[in-house]
Amino acid sequence: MTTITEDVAATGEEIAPATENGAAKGDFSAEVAEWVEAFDEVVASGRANGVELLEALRLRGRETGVVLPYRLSTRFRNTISPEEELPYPGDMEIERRIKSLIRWNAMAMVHGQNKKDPGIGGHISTYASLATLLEVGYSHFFHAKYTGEEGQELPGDFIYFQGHASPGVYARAYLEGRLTDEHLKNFRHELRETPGLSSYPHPWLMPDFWNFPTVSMGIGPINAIYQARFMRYLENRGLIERTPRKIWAFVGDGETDEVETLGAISLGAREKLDNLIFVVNCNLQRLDGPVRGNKRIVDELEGVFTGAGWNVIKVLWGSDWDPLFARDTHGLLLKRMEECVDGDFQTYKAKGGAYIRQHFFGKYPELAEMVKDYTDEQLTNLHRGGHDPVKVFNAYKRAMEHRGVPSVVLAMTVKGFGMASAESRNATHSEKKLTDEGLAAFVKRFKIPIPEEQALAAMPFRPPQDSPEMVYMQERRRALGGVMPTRSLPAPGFKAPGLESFAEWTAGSNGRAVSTTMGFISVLRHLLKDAEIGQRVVPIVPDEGRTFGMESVIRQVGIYAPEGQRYTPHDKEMLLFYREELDGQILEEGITEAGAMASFTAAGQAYSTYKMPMIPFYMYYSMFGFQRTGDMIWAAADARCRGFLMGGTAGRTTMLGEGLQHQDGHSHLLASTVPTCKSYDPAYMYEMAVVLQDGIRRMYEKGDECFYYITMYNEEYAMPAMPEGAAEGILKGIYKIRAAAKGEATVQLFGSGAILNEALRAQAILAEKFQIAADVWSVTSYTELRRDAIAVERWNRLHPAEAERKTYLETALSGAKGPIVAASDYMKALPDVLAPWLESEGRCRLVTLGTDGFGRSDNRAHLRRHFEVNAESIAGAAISRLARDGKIKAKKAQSALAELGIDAEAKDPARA
Ligand SMILES: Cc1ncc(C[n+]2csc(CCOP(=O)(O)OP(=O)(O)O)c2C)c(N)n1
Ligand SMILES: [Mg+2]
Repeated sequence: MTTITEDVAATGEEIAPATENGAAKGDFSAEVAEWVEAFDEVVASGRANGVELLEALRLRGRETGVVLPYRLSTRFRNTISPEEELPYPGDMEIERRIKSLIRWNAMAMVHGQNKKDPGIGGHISTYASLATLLEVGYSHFFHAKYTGEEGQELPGDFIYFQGHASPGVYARAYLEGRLTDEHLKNFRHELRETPGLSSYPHPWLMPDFWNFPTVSMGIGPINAIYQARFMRYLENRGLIERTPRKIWAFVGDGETDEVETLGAISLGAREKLDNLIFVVNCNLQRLDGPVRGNKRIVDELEGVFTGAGWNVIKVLWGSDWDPLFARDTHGLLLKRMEECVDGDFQTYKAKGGAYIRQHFFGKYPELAEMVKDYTDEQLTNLHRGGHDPVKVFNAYKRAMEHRGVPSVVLAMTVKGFGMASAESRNATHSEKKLTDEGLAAFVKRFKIPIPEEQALAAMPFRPPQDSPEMVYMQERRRALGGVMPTRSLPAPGFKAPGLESFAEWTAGSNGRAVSTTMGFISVLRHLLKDAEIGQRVVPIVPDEGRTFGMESVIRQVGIYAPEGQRYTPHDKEMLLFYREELDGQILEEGITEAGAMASFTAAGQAYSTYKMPMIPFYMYYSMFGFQRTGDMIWAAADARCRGFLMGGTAGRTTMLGEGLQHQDGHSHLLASTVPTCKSYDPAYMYEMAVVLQDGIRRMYEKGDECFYYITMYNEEYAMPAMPEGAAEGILKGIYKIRAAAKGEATVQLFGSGAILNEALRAQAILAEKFQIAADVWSVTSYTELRRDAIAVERWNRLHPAEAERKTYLETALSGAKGPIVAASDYMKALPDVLAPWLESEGRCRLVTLGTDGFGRSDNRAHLRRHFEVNAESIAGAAISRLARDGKIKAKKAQSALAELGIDAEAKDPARA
């Protein structure tokens, strides 16, 4: 925390002199002005150090009960003064022309597409504000590669682009010759014959171009922070070389409203992530209007980032303001700026020079006098800092060189810059097209050398290869190691351990009661020891390690801590002490599922970003996964992440005691919404072992683009040995685990996860009490069965003349007779996804039991009875359905329910 005095000391701020005609004096009462004057005199005479004096006053103030309020923002001006600036290293004029061409092509592409296909969308105003911020980076900072001291090639920077500025990124790639006219013609027309361009950064759609999905606001920034941390993690563990590379994240100022954007920034300073640079594009607007109309977003962000320990660099005003500031000896111009809120600045920009003269400078005669020789046009064109390459260059250079903490550049820009009709207007975000006059004005303003006809048709323009612009641009990128962004598609990583190496789990537990959570932790420990893949395993946990019994893993591989362990843990003498290490392997994230998910994402795409396939195992309370960080999981899928999400203590009745907020009965349904997520609900350790082994093989040996969601339970029971030939069914989603002991089954029972045991118990009840034979099936994945079924059905639909193919489900169940009672610890909608393929004689065979409704705190027996997923309810459902099918007398069925202790009039748990 900084006080005003420390602030002043730290930044070398000057205080406006309280001279006779000084504006500063005018603000004070006579009494206070005397004090200020005395202060000035003492400082000027050199009799005392100003900082010491203020500090003494602050302490004295404290003693007398006068406490200075904390203020974390500095004066509303550039952090770097003109005197400190370095000259621009590039050819500014040529860079301006290149930037103009990119502006034109970005705008022309969006405009053209919306003329052709009204409503297809796209953005022009965001890139218009961002162009200088990106182009200074492209010409001088963004390294596709670095060259090491011995001339060796080192990997380059990562860039998280502001998602809706993607037209500008495409337009540059077009100029560079990486994208063709056909690409531009197919912006947002991805489903045509020629190559298309996705709306936003989507590695799933453009896998050799984009690396990092960003457009869902907030996800880019948090992922960038954890990416920077993961880079250090790999370096500190000795898995990759430490290089000078940076992670750049371009963030919208409106985007900072998202909790994900700012919620994790303290990690940056805590872990000294000086490989991270945020650039916040402060165009003062979001979609609907001003970001902070009544305040200043820059002040707010400066305070927040400073408080979090970041190096903050403000780029507010362009060079054309410098002469005015130089003449502002009394600080009146700065004072006037500080009187304005962002809403004012937007109005000035939108209304132009005459208005600015009257309402901004005109407030004080001294300021009006200052600009009396300026034309209105000159006043209109007094630039904000983010449009001035010199200011931006100097800010980036400082950020690059800053050591110890991350840097944030707060750059003021104009949304819709250069598009007269749209500049700084509230509606500019939604601007997609320009009028003919607008197009003509754009071409004139940015000196685009194309004939009027081409301009009005919004034709993209690329100058000849040997034009100075193209030569310069190519040379700059060559010097910085090549074009960006690119995404590489490396060959699959390594050989997965065979199923035989999981023998300990496929053999069963010899009657010992264990939970699948405990079992998984033992598999994890085993994998961590594996000579081939042990180093690549990344255990991630958001402060739930003890819940999952991970103490032994902590002891085994340690918790990653960039500062090692600077204290002696109180449990040091114990076997399983809390071990933190510089090269620790576990990412213990603290209580942040979003942060943990960002780590999963960084680790899950490491095979491409670092050419270092890593296997993240992110273990969490299943309730706080898909429903809490679902959008980040979606982005991880888009980023082609690989790895395992391990939903712990899962199930609405198996997770006992914790009640409504913790009992997950729906994560498998949510998982099924992510196309590349394969979700499994194993009951036994051999099932889990088969899924894990196959998952590692698929993702890292074969290179499949998918990741896994596996639920694990905390109910302890004996783990049977794997039945012969079960592996295929486990992976496909269903296999028969126990046939009826006597006779042919007239009913089929599906069980999943911990509820499989209830299905097995129901089988015994039905046989013993009611002489009904039932088969029991373990359904490991309803979602995978459904995916298979819909693919087969589609094929059948499209090939009506060919022999019908069968779904795996139909094949597996062939010959299995009677109704099917499916029970899981999840909502009824989960088994119901198979209903279309479970019909017989025009009637659905499926009777689903599930855990619809809010959870409750109680023990498992009561929870399962309440949600009607216990063995008695399963048996009762089978009997009831057999009665409806005419196989049992209705009265007999009713008395059977009573015998099973089922209260037919109990309240429906789905509505309770
Ligand atoms: C999570 C989420 N919510 C809403 C949106 C819709 N959206 C797209 S851009 C935008 C405004 C962005 O404003 P800002 O971050 O200031 O960027 P600018 O365009 O001003 O640079 C919004 C609300 C989104 N993309 N993601
Ligand atoms: Mg904005």
